[in-house]
Amino acid sequence: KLLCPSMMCADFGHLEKETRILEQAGVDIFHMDFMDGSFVPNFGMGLQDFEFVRKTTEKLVDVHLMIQNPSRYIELFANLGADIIYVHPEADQQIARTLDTIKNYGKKVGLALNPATSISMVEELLPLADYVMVMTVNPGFSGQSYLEYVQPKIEKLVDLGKKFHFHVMVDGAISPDKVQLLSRKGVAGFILGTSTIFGKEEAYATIIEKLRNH
Ligand code: S6P
Ligand code: MG
Repeated sequence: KLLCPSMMCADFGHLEKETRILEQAGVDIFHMDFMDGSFVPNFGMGLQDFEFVRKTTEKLVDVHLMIQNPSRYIELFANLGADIIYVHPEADQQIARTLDTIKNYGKKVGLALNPATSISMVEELLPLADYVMVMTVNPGFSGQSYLEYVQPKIEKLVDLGKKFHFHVMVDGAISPDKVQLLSRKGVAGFILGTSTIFGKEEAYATIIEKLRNH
């Protein structure tokens, strides 16, 4: 299981401390949400936040670009040290080229799919991806409800992932129960936000340990 805290949900006043505690708790990948107020109606993290997390941890750090025309910023995030770069096909008219660009910078290629984006719309892109992240909420905000209608798409992608060698990830309202259920169905990674890890009574380490053992 790849357990990935969504840093947008962390305590921003203590981002460095949060990163250290999460690293010690045994998370796998730090997830950083970037928004432009256009592709989604919100603003996510800033570049300084990214730099803070990047310099604090040796673990993998991903960026989830919920922005129009993400090709403009691949070089920037590659140079800042992102390990995985997720882009949305809905936001890019030349998505295949953008995925190639990510690969050419030596970074892992992430494809993030809105709830209403069908597999048939992105079929040709699947061989180019290292990670396919299915949004289980409409992107833009934490604390939303899980969209059950996305379930069949997740299961089909798990099958396709075996053929094309990509990991299936899920992002949006992922509760401990969903981690357990989806992991049994072959989902590789889970973005953890307010539904599982942030703002809880239990320590991060306790929550991560429970998720690992379920
Ligand atoms: C927002 C973003 C997500 C959220 C995450 C929060 O759309 O892409 O990564 O930060 O979904 O988790 P939760 O459990 O509050 O929905
Ligand atoms: Mg995200």
